[in-house]
Amino acid sequence: MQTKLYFVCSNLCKLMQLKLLPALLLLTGIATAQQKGNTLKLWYQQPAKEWTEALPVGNGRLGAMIFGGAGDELIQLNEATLWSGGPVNNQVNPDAYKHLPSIRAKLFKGDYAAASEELKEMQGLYSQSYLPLGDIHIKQQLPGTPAAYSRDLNVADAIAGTTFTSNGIGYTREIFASGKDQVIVIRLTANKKQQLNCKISAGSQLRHQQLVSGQQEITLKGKAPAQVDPSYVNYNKEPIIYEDTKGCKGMRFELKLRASSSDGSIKADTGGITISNATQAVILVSAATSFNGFDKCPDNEGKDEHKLATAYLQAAAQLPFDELRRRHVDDFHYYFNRVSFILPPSPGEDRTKLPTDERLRRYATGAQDAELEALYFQFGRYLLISSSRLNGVPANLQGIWNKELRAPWSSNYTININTQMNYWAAEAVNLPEMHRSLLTLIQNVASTGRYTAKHFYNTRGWAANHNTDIWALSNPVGNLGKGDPQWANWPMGGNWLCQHLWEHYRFTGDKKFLRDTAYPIMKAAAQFSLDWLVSDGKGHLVTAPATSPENKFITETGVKSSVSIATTMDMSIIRDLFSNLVDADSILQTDMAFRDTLLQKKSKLLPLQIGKKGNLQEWYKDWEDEDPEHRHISHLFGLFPGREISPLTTPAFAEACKRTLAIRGDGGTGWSKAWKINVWARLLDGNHAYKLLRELLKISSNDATDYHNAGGTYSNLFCAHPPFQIDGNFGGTSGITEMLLQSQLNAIQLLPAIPDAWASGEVKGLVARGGFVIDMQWADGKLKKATILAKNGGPCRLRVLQPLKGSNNLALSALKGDGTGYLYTFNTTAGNVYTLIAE
Ligand code: FUC
Repeated sequence: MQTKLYFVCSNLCKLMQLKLLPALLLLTGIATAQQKGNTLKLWYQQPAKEWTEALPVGNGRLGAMIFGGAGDELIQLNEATLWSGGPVNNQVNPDAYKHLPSIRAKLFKGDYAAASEELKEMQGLYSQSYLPLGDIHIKQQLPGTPAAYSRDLNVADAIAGTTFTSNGIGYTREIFASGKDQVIVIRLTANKKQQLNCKISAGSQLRHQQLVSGQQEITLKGKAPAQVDPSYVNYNKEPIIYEDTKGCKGMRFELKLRASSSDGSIKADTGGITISNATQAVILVSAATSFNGFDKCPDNEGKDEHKLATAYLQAAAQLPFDELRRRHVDDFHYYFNRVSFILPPSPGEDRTKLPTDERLRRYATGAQDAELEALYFQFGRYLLISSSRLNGVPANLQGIWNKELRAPWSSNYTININTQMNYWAAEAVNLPEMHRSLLTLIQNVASTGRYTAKHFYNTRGWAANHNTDIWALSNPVGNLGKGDPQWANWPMGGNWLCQHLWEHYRFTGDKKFLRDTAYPIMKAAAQFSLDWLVSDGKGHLVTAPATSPENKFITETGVKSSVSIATTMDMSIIRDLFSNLVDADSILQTDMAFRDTLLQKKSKLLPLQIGKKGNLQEWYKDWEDEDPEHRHISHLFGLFPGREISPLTTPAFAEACKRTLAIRGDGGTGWSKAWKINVWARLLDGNHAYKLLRELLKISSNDATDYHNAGGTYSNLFCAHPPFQIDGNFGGTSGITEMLLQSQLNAIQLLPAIPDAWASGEVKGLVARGGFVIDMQWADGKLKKATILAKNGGPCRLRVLQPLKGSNNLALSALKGDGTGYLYTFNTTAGNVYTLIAE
């Protein structure tokens, strides 16, 4: 029997104006409560031995990794603005562009190796590094061996807990990073009077001094290096330099710990804080740096870190623990509760009764665990809220959690995939505020990027390459000629970032943002692109030099190189930018002449090509790949995150993408697998997307190093590149979202790629472009009910697999039923809720 759906327009919300939206969002999120309890918990029966077993908390600025040792608790701390270095040197290689004519001549002669060699002359300095703040140890004297041990992270409340007994006494610890009060709060309890005895100490790998700053308080005053080389740069005698004698001296920081207790005694000395004979105690952790924006020297133009850290601590110390906890939970729920995702428990035993590491081990052997998949989705949202709350300081390669002075890839912002992946899901999972941290960094990069465009490419506008950092670096990295152009020289980073500005508008409909912020930055990126494009002599506009991150081709004559002309990714990104600007101007209607230029140039861009293997061609010519299973799938940009390719609009190119994916295979790093979930969802193949999700969730050992095919998930659910990189977590959440809802093609696709494994389920609060907030229930793989809140009103176009029936006052017009689903349009009023129900 064919399922029929019909619409009901609810009057309840007729009066609701946009200002009531937060309240409604909270209402929509009530379902999250059903998900609480154990389903949104990570838990373990033993303390973490390794960092990738520890549990993360964060308030977007302060981060902590909690190991949970009973007698020796280790809490590794971060502060999101604590980076090496200072504002970028905008004069690092002002004559770089002079090499362009000669590089281009070599490229058009087909001498790719020589072009690549000369391209090294067009490099600047490396990015700076994100740094660890410090470690806290809590050495607790226990009356006996610990037993009945358990530790957990409640993702729905953003609270980590540890419980155990010792000699019959029950001990607990609760830890959270409060967004409201800007401190990390640790509460220790004993269930027998005055049985809590511990010593708390703090240290840092960075240069610091320790002071006793009160009877119950210690302070660490520290200084970040002025320069830290990336971990893969090993030719300098001093990879870490604290004092830059010529330039900016680098950042200062302060860390403060304060303990209190109702009944115990507390004493601070140079060794730390000692708590004796307490029943419960609270430790407040406050920290601040002198970071004062990307363009201010954090030394002589820096903020007063002492004042900041002290003010946070003193204000929090006025509040009782329960009040701090309540304020934290309210603040977190405001964001988190907007979305719920429920997949019915897989048959068999209650998986939530199993520790998370055990669940992952079973999952890797093929066990079903739908609730683990739903938890993974929400864990991504948890991490986003916990790491993305500062303007200009989005989640870096490790979010805000990093233990190393020279972290992998400097724990920087890698903008040839990784940073963008961090924010793919932000709008759709109803966290646009978190996206802002990236959108504001883009504004900073657009500022330094003007020098990069001028000095490196001799163009107008702005450009950025494959790396940036808190200082908004935009030049090609490589220490003036020592980097490999395969990754260093890729001036498309800025163009790609512009997609995020446009998408923020598409999801929110914020015209002021589009006009005042997004459009000018996008236009300047397009000006760079217009000047950067050259004619290939055969009627097309191309980029030259061009790379395809971070792959290499082999020419007909066997030459291996990464540098050539007009890679598919370059052309796709530029087409995307031009299309987005044309669409933006059709809304703003302020820049007709520029729109015409873009349309005219766009028609000349080298188009997509299909190779002899039936694949979407990655290179200008149909060359072989050096590594056919390369982790990057850059040339599929038009399919995702772009909107140029789709089985619905360009079936031949969509087929070519499938062929490319078949050749690339299902392996790769964690983020590579996450990326592939998204593209398979865009290909409307839910089962293949699901296969990649299972790949991504494969448990990885803490010491895995083979990053070509070992991508997966550590036991704390952090993504394993390996090593730890957070992009796969966010990319995984985005992939799951794309399986449930898509809206890139000017229509909302409900359940476009539901796998057989998710025959039934319910999701609430996802957002579609146009500002539609969507709840859906499905069973037997078919939509049962969908509720659509139109935040902005206006036309709603829906694509569903089943036919719909209009009802009441809704004039539903079915545009087609073409075997790929049914397309309907109807008008909505801002604030109204529309319901579709299967008959
Ligand atoms: C790109 C990737 C690497 C890694 C690094 C941070 O260079 O190719 O795999 O994720 O970024």
